[in-house]
Amino acid sequence: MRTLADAIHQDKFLWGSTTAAYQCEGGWNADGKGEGEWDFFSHKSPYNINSVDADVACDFYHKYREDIDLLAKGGQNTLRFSIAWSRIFPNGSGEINQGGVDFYNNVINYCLEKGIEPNVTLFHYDLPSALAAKGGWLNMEMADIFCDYAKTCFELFGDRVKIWVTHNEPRYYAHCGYFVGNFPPNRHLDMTSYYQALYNLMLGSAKAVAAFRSMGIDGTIGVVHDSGSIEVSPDTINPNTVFSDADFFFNRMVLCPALEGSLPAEFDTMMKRFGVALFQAPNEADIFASGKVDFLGLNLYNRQYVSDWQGGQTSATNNRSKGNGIQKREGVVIKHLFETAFDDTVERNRWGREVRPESMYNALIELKDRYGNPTVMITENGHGSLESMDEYGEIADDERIEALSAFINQMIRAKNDGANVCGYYVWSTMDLYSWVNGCSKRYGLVFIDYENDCKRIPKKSWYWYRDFIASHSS
Ligand code: BGP
Repeated sequence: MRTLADAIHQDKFLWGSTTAAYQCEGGWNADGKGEGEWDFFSHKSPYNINSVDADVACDFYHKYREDIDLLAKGGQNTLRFSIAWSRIFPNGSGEINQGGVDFYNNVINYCLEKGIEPNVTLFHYDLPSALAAKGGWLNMEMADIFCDYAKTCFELFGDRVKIWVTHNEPRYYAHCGYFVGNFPPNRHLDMTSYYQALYNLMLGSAKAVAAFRSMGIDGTIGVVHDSGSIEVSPDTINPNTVFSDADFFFNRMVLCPALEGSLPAEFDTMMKRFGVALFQAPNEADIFASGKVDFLGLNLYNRQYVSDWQGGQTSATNNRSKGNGIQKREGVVIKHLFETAFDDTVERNRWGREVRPESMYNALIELKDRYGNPTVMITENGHGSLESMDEYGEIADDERIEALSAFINQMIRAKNDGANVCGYYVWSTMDLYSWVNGCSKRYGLVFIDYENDCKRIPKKSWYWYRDFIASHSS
């Protein structure tokens, strides 16, 4: 049987890339898969403003061998992917679907055959519809239901999978689902539900981590956070209060349970400041204490740049441009507390998001200094762009190469300054469906020709990454 020592050891830095089930697999109802909340959203919701679904996506379901072959040829030693819960349990719980189990066995086995370390996320945004219909993550039974699903996956795949993630970005998922309203279940500015869902997600994560340990699985387990390291604009009048309010909103409900095994010390005070009261599990202290992670996954795209509240109503804006919105703003206003600031000295991508590599360094050093230097993997870092093939059939994504190399350099700088980073994953392995944006916003190292049976064509960045890894591997 494989051991953790086969997967991670001192001489092996994890260099890879990431996908997520809904975004790449397709086969949305193949071989017994149940409906997921994103299938429901894409097919039926009026909030799906771009009217795009991922029924086929880039067809990883049928082409996974090709993708793993390219990964291996590209010198990468690991693939981060997620399991679609509704493939294993079409109804969220109960009877296991053998078709789904077979698919992930095939993917995992093929990874290992090619020398690729599977890094498996249990929940990357796509809840089975059957559970969403029962209130989703607002349902107080969800932590246990998730834990049962996690245990099933550990039993099925834990002999071979050594790196596990409970949730991908629980905070961002709750934020988009209950506060911004652009992700299912599309609730807008519902602060109580935002925090309740996040609380239940973290409770479920802690339970799954404890179960993993009690099952004696030889592996490592973490949770992935959307890095929202806070930076306060220099003209802020109350920088300390703004910092702590924003840090609570964006980070602490994930980082404290995951890394310290408890809710933030300021939890009660902050619930009052945000004006919410949550249902809590009576034995939460024990649950969180036994659910500390082995590592933190950090999806590093940008920081949260904030300042004083300027007087407006609570609001959340997301950039709905189709790649022509460099100057369009997105962010939040939290009445009486703080709001997103705009730094016009920073470079931005076509969706108005900062491209600011030093955010990587700052986030890693902050984690080291404030949270006891935890083991960290950069589980996503990437650059979204509009791209097409040139007349020579090539995709010259120099812009991506420039961004990735600058971010990686900042990661290496933080590592040299003592941050405990053990891996780096590009988002994404190949082009795939971008939540709400459809398929025109591309992140891949490999181009997908959607018009031509999802043909795979390595981009210039794929070659660059291959050569970079070769020159940085011991
Ligand atoms: C992260 C998600 C990924 C991916 C990425 C890019 O937050 O974990 O699933 O989608 O963001 O985001 P987007 O596709 O919205 O540009």
